[in-house]
Amino acid sequence: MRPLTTSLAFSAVLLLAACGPADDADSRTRPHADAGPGVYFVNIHDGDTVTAPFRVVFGLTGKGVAPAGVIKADTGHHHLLIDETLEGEELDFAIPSDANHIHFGGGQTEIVLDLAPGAHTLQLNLGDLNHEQFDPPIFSERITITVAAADDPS
Ligand SMILES: [Cu+2]
Repeated sequence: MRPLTTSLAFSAVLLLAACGPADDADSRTRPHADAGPGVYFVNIHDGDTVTAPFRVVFGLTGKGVAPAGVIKADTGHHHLLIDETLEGEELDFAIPSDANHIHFGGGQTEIVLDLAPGAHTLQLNLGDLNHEQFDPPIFSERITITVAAADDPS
């Protein structure tokens, strides 16, 4: 039986392979390789209007994904900040875990969100095995999306 980390890494490779070549939407937001490691939104962009529930897919360049707690060089796991920021002294500590700071400590690379109608900000962060920041911290662009109000059936 493969160790869990190998299995997850293999799954990530399969997921990437299944996505095929980057489409225009992906290449619009993916950080340039020369910019160092980066996280980005694959399928959603600043200014988008979506209908809940909606899927958000996370990209990562320059490092690998590993579950929290696993010691493996140059890997980390995604965090999603919803209507929140991490700045100043907050960057010196482990990232909070609540409805606005979501951890993907299993190495997951997507989530289906069911947010209330209206404007929301989303930002990705890559944390290390202890949910702490890399040096320098790795953040995506902070995007603003609008969740459309559900159609009134009457
Ligand atoms: Cu974490």
